[in-house]
Amino acid sequence: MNENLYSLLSSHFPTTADAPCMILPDGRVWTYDDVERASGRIANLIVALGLKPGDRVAAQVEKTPEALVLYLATLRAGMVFLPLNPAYQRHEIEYFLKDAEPGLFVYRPQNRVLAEALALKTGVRHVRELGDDGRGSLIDAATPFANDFACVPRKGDDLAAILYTSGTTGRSKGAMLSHRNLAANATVLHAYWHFQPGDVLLHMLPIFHVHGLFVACHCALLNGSAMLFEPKFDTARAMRLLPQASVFMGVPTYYVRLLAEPGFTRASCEHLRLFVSGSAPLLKETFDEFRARTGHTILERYGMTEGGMFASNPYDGERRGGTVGFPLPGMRIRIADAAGRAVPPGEIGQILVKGENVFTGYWRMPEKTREEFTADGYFKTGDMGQLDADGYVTISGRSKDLVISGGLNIYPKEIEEIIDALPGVAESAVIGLPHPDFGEAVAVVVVRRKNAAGATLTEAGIAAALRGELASFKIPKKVFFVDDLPRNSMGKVQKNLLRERHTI
Ligand code: MCA
Ligand code: AMP
Repeated sequence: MNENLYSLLSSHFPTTADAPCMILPDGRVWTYDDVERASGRIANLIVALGLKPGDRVAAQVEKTPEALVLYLATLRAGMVFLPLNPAYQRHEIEYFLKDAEPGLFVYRPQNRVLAEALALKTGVRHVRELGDDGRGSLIDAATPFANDFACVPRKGDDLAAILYTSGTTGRSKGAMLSHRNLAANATVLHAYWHFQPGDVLLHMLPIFHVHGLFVACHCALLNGSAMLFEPKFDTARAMRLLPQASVFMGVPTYYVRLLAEPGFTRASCEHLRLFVSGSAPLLKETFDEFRARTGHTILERYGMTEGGMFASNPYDGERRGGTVGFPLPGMRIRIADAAGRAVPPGEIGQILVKGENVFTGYWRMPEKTREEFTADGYFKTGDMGQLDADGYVTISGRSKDLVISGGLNIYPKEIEEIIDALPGVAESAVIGLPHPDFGEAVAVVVVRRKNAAGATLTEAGIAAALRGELASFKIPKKVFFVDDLPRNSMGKVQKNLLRERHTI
């Protein structure tokens, strides 16, 4: 049996030639037929370039139908997809290219100079462009190729994608997701959330992360559904399009922004059957206000790049605000003490997970992979939580030093390392502070050096030094200067005290 994920997805594509897959803001429609033919051409191109099954295809492009088709073509050709946030800058891109060694790097034309230089430096054999308008040398080169392409046979354990997630040590790790991992999660979510004929998904998430690419697209594709495929989240567009959709998925910031619109009412959501939230904690007050305003109960679920979705509130049963619901079918969740032993309901412990969707390990980091799994095969999420007597999981915090801002993960260490290297900085600590829109926002507490560079160090100077190196969403929204950082008896910076002392 061919366990290639593309084979599973395409077996659910509608057979009618004009069934819409992606409907664009300008009214253009990509049918499922268009998607099959375009992905066939790109798959033929990638093979003609000399890439072999298992080779990586890196894409740092905007969200367009062509970008999704590139993902599908990569799967179909048996290669491994590596999506990169277009906001990433030199420091980040260079690391990913060096580490993943892709055979092909697809980038935006406006990044040509940097992308070509980095590709040369890191030994990437082929580069192609894909513009925000869906044009570029990737598409031009694929045009002469045949539409037909026989899906390359893959085993369930073969890699389908690598998604980088930053690490607490500052070094990003590539989470390796197999065809089986992705297929298992897609199949479960599609059934658990009751996808049904005629569903239309309002798709406003980025497609370089698990949420937008795997959770949202896989559910729609498995259902043969149309997606209202928007380049990004925009409140006014969401208000306009909700009446045409039946399912919406978003990070909590999307819901906060919708609720800030006085015109967002029960009538705006009449056509919807399901609102899903995840990637960051949904505040209970947002959950309650949404229900009061619209009559809809947001379904909150919990997951991670290293395995997709682990838990979800039920479709039919009670969706309990402040919880992430039950372990999904096929998932085992253990709330454990430091030794890995299960703790009783009501007690907080580390969240460990096991299931077919949990990733196969970190790319070229066997040591790190071993550290993150228990002896009996559970993955240590780094999240803390508890089970209640009814089996609902509540996330109560994180043991990992991580900030989640507007659903995007930011690892303090990566930013601290760059700030600490600036002249005039003695040391720094990056923290997340409550933010009304993003949930958490990045802030940094800096101790100046007692020298001339320290005397002239400013907030603007720090931001300027980071721009061009790091994606702008990682740049601290606020810099605090202090005389020293609070430390515990082990010499560790007490970030909890910093979070108490500072506000944005
Ligand atoms: C943009 N900016 C941000 C963020 N997004 N700052 C902090 N946090 C953010 N999330 C900054 C930009 O750097 C820029 O700064 C300025 O805001 C305007 O950028 P723009 O792109 O126009 O902002 P926006 O359109 O308002 O975007 C906010 C957003 C977006 C809509 C919340 O970030 C978003 O769609 N987030 C979803 C991320 C996501 O899909 N996460 C799922 C990960 P400047 O002006 O200084 O340049 S998957 C995951 O977590 C797991 C698996 C799970 O459970 O799902
Ligand atoms: P990522 O590494 O981008 O996949 O982010 C995964 C992390 O996002 C998890 O380890 C959690 O800390 C967090 N997360 C995802 N969904 C939720 C949720 N519903 N509530 C709280 N945190 C969440």
